[in-house]
Amino acid sequence: MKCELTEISKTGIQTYRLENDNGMVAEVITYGARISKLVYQGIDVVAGFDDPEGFRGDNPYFNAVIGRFANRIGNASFTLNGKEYPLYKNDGNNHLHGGKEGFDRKIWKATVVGNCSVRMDYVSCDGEEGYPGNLCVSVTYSLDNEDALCIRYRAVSDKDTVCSLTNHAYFNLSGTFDTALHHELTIRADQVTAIDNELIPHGEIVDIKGTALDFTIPKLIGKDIQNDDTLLKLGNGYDFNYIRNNDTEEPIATAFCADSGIAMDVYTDRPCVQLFTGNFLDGVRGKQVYGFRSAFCLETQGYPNACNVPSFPSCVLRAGEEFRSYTAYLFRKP
Ligand code: G6D
Repeated sequence: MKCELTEISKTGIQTYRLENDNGMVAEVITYGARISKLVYQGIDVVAGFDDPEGFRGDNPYFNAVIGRFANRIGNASFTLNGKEYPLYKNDGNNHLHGGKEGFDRKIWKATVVGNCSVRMDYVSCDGEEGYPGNLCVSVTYSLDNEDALCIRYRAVSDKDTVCSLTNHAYFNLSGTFDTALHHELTIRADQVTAIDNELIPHGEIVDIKGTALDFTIPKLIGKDIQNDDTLLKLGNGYDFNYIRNNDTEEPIATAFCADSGIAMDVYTDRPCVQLFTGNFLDGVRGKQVYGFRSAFCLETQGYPNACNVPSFPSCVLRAGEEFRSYTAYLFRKP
């Protein structure tokens, strides 16, 4: 097992390469604390760019750590302790994925912390993107000999604030990024948070068993994606927040590609996962060309818009308390 600095780009983006004893490789970069490569049995399963500088260009959050608040905040504002905090409107009337320049566009400080682990640190200053509190964030990537990439999040603020972090990895387990629709997917969730026409949840939770959104029984992502379903039309495909069923021992989701024989289990302590089927990919050129629905995302997260929906579990991080979360993507060949 090893973890080492392998590249510094022309603008100073560092690449750290993690390799386990099975030859599985993960590469992470200091720009957005992004995963730039994830190679399992010779197949790179994440989108991205060969040159780390490519991530600075136009791409929808490729494999980046997302924050201070992952997903949407309605009306680009929230009230905390009686004070309103206006945020940047980067998604119509709403705030998405941390705003104009979220954590995905920041330079993080890397530290090798183990024989196959690297920690990325960033300090989000009080008032950055409108959020209160100096928030110190650490994201540690580890690769183990079970062929799991584990991501551990830690954050602490000197003022009450809101915090919900995730990684926005774009996956395709086939070896190409032609389409994500041929992946068999399981999401162990009977419910999603309903959304309005701006994809904002307001508290309604809907049962999706037996509908096009139901993945409690494994099915191809493409099986029902074109169904005449109101939510699917709102999302232009799958773009929904799934609320995990109670059993936290099981993976919240599992993806499988018959072409490659690769399965990916997603374990997390988070209550939710956003399934996004790359509905806005439009041919961005990277390691491959990434077209419409050529990749899928499983972003583990707290409840979207939770800072405005009292019935949702809170996303408030009190001064001095620690935000802690983990997500692990485990790869295997069943
Ligand atoms: C769209 O609604 C989706 C988000 O879920 C996704 O993260 C983004 O595109 C890339 O806004």
